[in-house]
Parts: sequence; C-alpha cells; structure tokens
Amino acid sequence: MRMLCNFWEATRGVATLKMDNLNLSYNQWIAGDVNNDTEVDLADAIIALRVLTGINIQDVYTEADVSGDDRIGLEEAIYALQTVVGMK
Ligand SMILES: [Ca+2]
Ligand SMILES: [Ca+2]
Repeated sequence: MRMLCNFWEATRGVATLKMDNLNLSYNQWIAGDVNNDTEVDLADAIIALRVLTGINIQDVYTEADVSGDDRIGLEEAIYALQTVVGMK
C-alpha cells in the first residue's frame, strides 16, 4: 500500500501533514523565540524584559519558555542575550 503524504503548509514552525483523509498538525517551537519569528535575537530579549517589568505585550509565546515555568521573564531574556553573543 502506497501512502501519499503532502506537506501543504509549513510556515513559522507550524506544519500540517495531510495523509489521505487523516490530517495531523504539530507545532515546533524554538526555545527563547518569544515573538515566534523563528529566530532568537535581541527582540526576544527586549520583549522578555518588557514582560518582566509588567508592560503588556501582545503576541508573547509562552511556548518559548526555557526554564520550565511556562512563563516568559528573566530566564528567557538571558537566554536570548546568550544566543545573540554566541553562548548558546
Ligand atoms: Ca524571535
Ligand atoms: Ca520561563
């Protein structure tokens, strides 16, 4: 039996796999990618610091959590800064 698989969407860490009549979806998140733009950079550190100081930021992805507390804060800011300077 031949299985026909087509990836018909794969954007920004979200992929959908279509197999005949079965649709499967999965999300692959990047640790530290707080704004989910597929890169860990200075913008992620700034967003994490803004969250930490109580500034209301939209589109913050807690899936980028690096410390296991399901929150974005100092650990994610440090992680992003370490990534920027090549320590990660
Ligand atoms: Ca990012
Ligand atoms: Ca965290």
